[in-house]
Amino acid sequence: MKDIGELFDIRYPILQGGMAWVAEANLAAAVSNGGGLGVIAAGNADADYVRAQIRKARELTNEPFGVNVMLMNPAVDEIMRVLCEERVSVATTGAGNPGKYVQGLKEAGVKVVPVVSNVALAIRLERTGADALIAEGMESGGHIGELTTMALVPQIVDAVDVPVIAAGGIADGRGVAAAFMLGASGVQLGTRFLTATECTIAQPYKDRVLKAKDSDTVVTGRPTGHPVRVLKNRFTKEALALEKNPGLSLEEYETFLAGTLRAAVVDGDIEHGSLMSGQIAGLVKQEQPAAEIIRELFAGAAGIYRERALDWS
Ligand code: TUI
Repeated sequence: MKDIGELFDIRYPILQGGMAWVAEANLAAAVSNGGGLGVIAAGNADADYVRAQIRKARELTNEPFGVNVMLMNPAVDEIMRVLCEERVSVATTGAGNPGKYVQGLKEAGVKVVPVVSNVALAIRLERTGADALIAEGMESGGHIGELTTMALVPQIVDAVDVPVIAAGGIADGRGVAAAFMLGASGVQLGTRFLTATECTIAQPYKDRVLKAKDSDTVVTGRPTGHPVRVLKNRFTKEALALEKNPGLSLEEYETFLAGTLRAAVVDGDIEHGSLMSGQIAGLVKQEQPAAEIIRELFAGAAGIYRERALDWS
């Protein structure tokens, strides 16, 4: 099998999701020090912020790490330049097609790993030169596609030759083992790292994830064309009510959404904030250091491989 550990020069084949506002240098360095690939999220920030975070992460770890570029960010050209100048190990991308940036990044020695949510884009980006792909199912938190991880991962694995990293709905060793059974060469987790000790989000947000049940997430933002999975609260009740209003203008709705992620992450406003989280939050029960999370995930997966010798012959 294609080896993600070798590709990224990391011990365990795991990436931390590039969660906007959440995934800053502190969390990324902790994941990289734990043997995974930590990822700094550019989110909607400017290029100076991204450069400062890269330099901060370099002070906190000697291990490789990545930067996630959210392609709807208006500063995306400048951020891509920073990634090349700083010779970051890996660029992951989300919320769009990174095609026009792939060659430039690769020439600068940056490995390019786009998130894809369908087979057509996976095939296009492999041809463009992507080093690996993240197949992200709609169980994920934040901006999502249409397909589930279970359906998406094997179809992308069959369609491309580059390694495929599974994301969406994975939070323990069972999920990791399942992803590999579907043909993935690695996993990316976001929600589980939201409650890492080193994750600097406001405590009420962490506590809400730790208390979440299976059916506590909903999808908001459909009228904008960018559906976003979040934990239910007063904000989602109001958002979904607005979405049903036929008189709603897109501008009005976008004004309503503006700043709600920051409110959750920075201010800990769990009523009016957008608490992005995957469906698997119900499985996340304790705050733990990132390195411990990673060890537990792979010890769990390895145990399943040893114990479950299924025989239907
Ligand atoms: O990007 C994510 N998750 C995100 S981004 C984000 S910030 C945001 N906030 C509010 C509204 C929208 C975004 C929060 N969470 N995950 C990766 C991902 N990428 N999921 C889906 C996609 C995607 C969507 C369309 C990838 C490619 C794509 O291509 C469209 C095209 O141009 O072909």
